[in-house]
Amino acid sequence: MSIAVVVSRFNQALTEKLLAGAQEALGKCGVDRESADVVWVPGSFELPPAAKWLAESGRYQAIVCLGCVLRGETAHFDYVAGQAATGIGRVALDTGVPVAFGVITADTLQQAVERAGGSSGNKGFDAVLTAVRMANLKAEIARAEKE
Ligand code: INI
Repeated sequence: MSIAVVVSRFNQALTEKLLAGAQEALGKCGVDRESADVVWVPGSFELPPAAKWLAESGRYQAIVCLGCVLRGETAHFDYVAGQAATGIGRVALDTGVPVAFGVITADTLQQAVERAGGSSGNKGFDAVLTAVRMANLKAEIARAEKE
């Protein structure tokens, strides 16, 4: 299975941990490093277009998007987190390629740390499992249609 992982540079100290979790999960799912391409984007707002280009390339069975959006003093959080979630969902529906939402949206840095390999698990790891399960489901449905 060929998978692309799109990672946001914003809050990189945390998104690197999400990427490490994603790579661990890829190994557990039997996807070797050569079959998993990693691309970086400036922020979570840029995850959907990059995911769309990768999905449209036809080279990947699934895309995993990783990012971390922290609530600040302004409404910026809502715009960035909202656009990332809506855009990623749209790419999956428009292209038919499974796209997993491995984006932490948290009120505090502490909460984000917990979700990036801390006490609440690793959202990057979880996102890979979701992407692989959805890709397998898609293949299963396509096979059943042929029978
Ligand atoms: N991008 C994030 O990934 N996380 C954030 O917390 C964040 N905040 O808080 O601003 C953020 N902003 C940058 C945004 O994703 C875009 O890169 C930028 O607006 C340029 O389009």
